[in-house]
Amino acid sequence: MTYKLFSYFRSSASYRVRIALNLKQIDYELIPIHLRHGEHQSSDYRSRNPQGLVPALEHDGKQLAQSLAIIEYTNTRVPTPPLLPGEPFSRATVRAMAQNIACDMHPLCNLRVLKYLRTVLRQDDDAVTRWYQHWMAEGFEGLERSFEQYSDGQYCFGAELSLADICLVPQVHNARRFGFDLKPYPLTSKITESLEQHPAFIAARPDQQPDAE
Ligand SMILES: N[C@@H](CCC(=O)N[C@@H](CS)C(=O)NCC(=O)O)C(=O)O
Repeated sequence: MTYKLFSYFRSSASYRVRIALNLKQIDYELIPIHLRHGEHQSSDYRSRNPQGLVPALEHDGKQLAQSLAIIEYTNTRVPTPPLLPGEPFSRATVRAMAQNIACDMHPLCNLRVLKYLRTVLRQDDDAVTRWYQHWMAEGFEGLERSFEQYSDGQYCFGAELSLADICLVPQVHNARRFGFDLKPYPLTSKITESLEQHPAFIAARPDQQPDAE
C-alpha cells in the first residue's frame, strides 16, 4: 500500500480527504493523529505537515499537507471519477464553492482558533458560541445563494459530484455538532442529505473511523 493518511476522526479537513480517497477507490492506510492529545504538535508529525495540522498524506515516501492540495493531487493521479468539471467556468465555480468552505468558513472555527478565543482572549462559552454561529451563518448564507444558482438539488454544482460536495458534507457535520441551525438553508440541507447516502461518504464519516470515540 503506497498511500498513508494521517487523520483525526472529527477533523473536517481529514474527512474531505477520506471522501476523495474513497470516491477514487484508492486503498490507503489510515494513521490516527489524536488532536486532543496534541499528537499533531510532535516534531515527528511536523516532519509530515510543517503546520502541525491534520490531514497529511504520504505517497511513495513523499509528504503532502493541505486537504485541497491533497485532493487535487489524488485527482491528478487517479482521474476517475473527476472531481472538477472540465469546462473552465464550471471548474472555477466549483473551486469557488470549495474555497468558501475550506478557506473562509473552516479556518475561523477550527480547534486552535476556538481554543485561542477561550484561553488567550479569555472569552466565555457564550462568546465562543456567538463567534461560531456568526461565521457559519455568513458562510452558509453565501453557499445557499450559490446553490440556488447552480445546484440540481442533489449535488452542489450541476449533475456531477465534485470537490464542492466533498467540502460541504464535513462542514455541515461540524455545524450540526455545534448545534448550528441549518433550517434557513434548505437547499444546503437537501444536497447534504442526498450526499450522505453515498457509500464513499458513509465510509468517510467520523463515526466509521478506527479512532472514533
Ligand atoms: N487548511 C487546512 C486546515 C487543516 C486544519 O485546520 N486541520 C485541523 C483539523 S480540521 C487541525 O489540525 N487542527 C488542529 C488544531 O487546531 O490544533 C487543510 O485543509 O488541510
